[in-house]
Formats: sequence, structure tokens, C-alpha cells
Amino acid sequence: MKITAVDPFILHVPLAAGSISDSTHAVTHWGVVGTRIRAEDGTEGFGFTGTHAHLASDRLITACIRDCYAALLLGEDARDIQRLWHKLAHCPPIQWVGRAGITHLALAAVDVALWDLKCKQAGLPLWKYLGGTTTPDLMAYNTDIGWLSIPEDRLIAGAKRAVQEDGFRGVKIKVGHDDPAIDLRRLEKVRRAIGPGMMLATDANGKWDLPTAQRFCRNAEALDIYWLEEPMWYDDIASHAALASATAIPVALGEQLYTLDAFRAFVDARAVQYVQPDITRVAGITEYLQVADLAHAHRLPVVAHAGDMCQVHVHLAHAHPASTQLEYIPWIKDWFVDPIVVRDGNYQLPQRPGAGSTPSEAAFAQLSRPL
Ligand code: 0YR
Ligand code: MG
Repeated sequence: MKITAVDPFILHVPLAAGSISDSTHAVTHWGVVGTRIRAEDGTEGFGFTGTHAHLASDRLITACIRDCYAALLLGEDARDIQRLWHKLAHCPPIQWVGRAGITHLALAAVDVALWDLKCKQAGLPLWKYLGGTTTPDLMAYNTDIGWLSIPEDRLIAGAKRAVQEDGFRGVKIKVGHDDPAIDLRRLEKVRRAIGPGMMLATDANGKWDLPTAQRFCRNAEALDIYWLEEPMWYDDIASHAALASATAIPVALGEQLYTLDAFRAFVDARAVQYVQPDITRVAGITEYLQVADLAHAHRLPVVAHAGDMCQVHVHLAHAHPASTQLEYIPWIKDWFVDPIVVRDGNYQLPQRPGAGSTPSEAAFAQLSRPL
């Protein structure tokens, strides 16, 4: 089943809210940056990574696919995903300038496209292709009500609406003010608004140092915080290990880790308790499954990060025994052929063949940016 075409694309999806920010990023569009891969039978697979829609850096990713990876893929058997992953990841001159960053994001897009293609050829949704669901009641938690840029009154109203009207059993609130006392006040009010039984997670997006994170945790423990995500610099294993041993609040991270080896280092150091790989950052479904199995071998829960806005992760979370929860951010779903659906706080099982990664014709017509 030969690969006959590799066509990269860049889509910039505008946020309904206009813009949002967390402690370190401000976003107006979500970048869906990836590739279409066609096989000789005409089947097309789609894969993408997620970006902050910065056209110049998005183009580095599509250039890597077009100028480096396409030549390695054309004429190959599209079904040999494992072999092709290794061919691309370990191609000496490309590995020399990569192993993480742009080349890895590009490989993520290629890998997802190959899985999507294979599932479409098999006539099965990815979760079914992988062996069925171990988690029929996959819980969605809502991140979209909790941005740092949302003022306190709207934050509380949004959290209340999410649990009382929309059926969510969990929310995630962004933290990371220079003075964590501001975050604590917002969290106290949210906890009061949603009640004691609801999952209340927090996310500092890498902002704090160890003493600030420790001070925050000491005071936040009384609020039954489900986890503190990315409290400190992404690569700082020692500080996360120190924090994890000092607080009862579990440490969550992974959205900024590129490789299986990076996850192993955090797991070995007991620096993470909720493991959050992202197919758009590790190189696709192939490496995600390795990370999820690693976590599972340590009996750590896997809660994927929504770089793909869970179009693909919904399949993986349903299929993997380490996952019972999944992030919900509804930014790009309406531009996809098979949009994610949450009902009564649970992610529904997708029914169409493929990995859920196919943008709609309207998305290509209206959101494409020049390569
Ligand atoms: C928006 N989810 C996250 C987004 C989000 C970031 O800046 O990139 O907040 O990916 O941390 O858990
Ligand atoms: Mg996060």
C-alpha cells in the first residue's frame, strides 16, 4: 500500500472567546499544523500538531515535513507505521538537528496521519482498532472555564455553570500569579461555588520556582486540589521531585515533554503522579502509547493534554487502561469531520473510521494559511 502524496497544511482556528491567557501564553487562534498522506488506493490520512498559531514557526514544521520527511515516505508502505517512525526519527542528518522541538512536532503529525490512514483502511475508529474501550465512562474535565485571563466574577459563574448546568464533574483553574495569594482566593471561591465533591485541578504552566510552589501547596491543600500541573520549569526534574515529596497535592505534567526518555526520567525520580502525554508533542500515537504503557507499569494515571483538543486523545483515553479522565477545550471541534462530543460529563465514543484527525472541507477552505 504505497504512499503517493504527502501534503502539509497550516490551519489557524480563531477562538470564540477572542483571546485567552494562562501564566505564560496568550492565544487568539489554535494552530492545526500537519499533513495529509495519500495511499495508492486513494485513502487519505490526516495528522497534525497543535501550536499557538505563529505562522513563522508553524512554517518550520511544515517545511520539515515537506523538505525532509516527504522524500523518506513516498513509495513506502503506509502500513509500516512502526518502521517508518524509526526511519524518520533516526534519519542521521535530521536527527542531528532534532530529537525534540520542530522535527518531533513534524513527526507527530506524520505519525497521526499514518494511524488515521490505517484505521480508515480497516474501517474502524482508532479506539476499536487498538482493541476496544476499557473506559466507557470517560470523564471530561473542563479547562475552558478556568483561564487566568478570566476575571474572578466570570470565573466563578463559569465554574458553577459547568458543573450545575453542563454536567461536568471536574474543572481546571489556571494559576500562576506572581503572588499566589491571588490564585488561592480565586480557588477558594471556585471550590465554594462547585461544592466539595467536584474535581478541582490547577495548572501553573511552568511559572513558579520551588519555594513559591511549596507555599502555594501548603495553603491550597485544604481546598482538596486534585492536582497541581506544571508548577515549575518543564525540564526541572529535581524541583518537581522535591515538591511532590513535600505536598499532598499530586503533581501533574507532560504536555511539554517530547520523548519517552523524558517521561521515564520524571517517573524514575517520582517527580510526576498524573502523567500527561500529548500526541502532538511526543511523536504521535506511536510514542504516546509507549509513554502510557510506561506510566501504567508504574500504576500512574494517564490524563492526556489537549494539544489536539482531544480529537485523537478521546480514542486513546477510551482504549488505554491507565486513562479514566480527559481534558475538554472545545476550540477546534466544529472544524472537524468527527467532532468530540461530551454528554453528561462523559466523552462519547467516536463512531467513524480513523483517528478523529480529519479537518472538514470548510476548515481547509476558510482557515488555511500559506505554507
Ligand atoms: C493555552 N492545558 C494547557 C494552552 C494549555 C495551555 O495557552 O496552550 O494553557 O495547553 O496548559 O493544560
Ligand atoms: Mg497544562
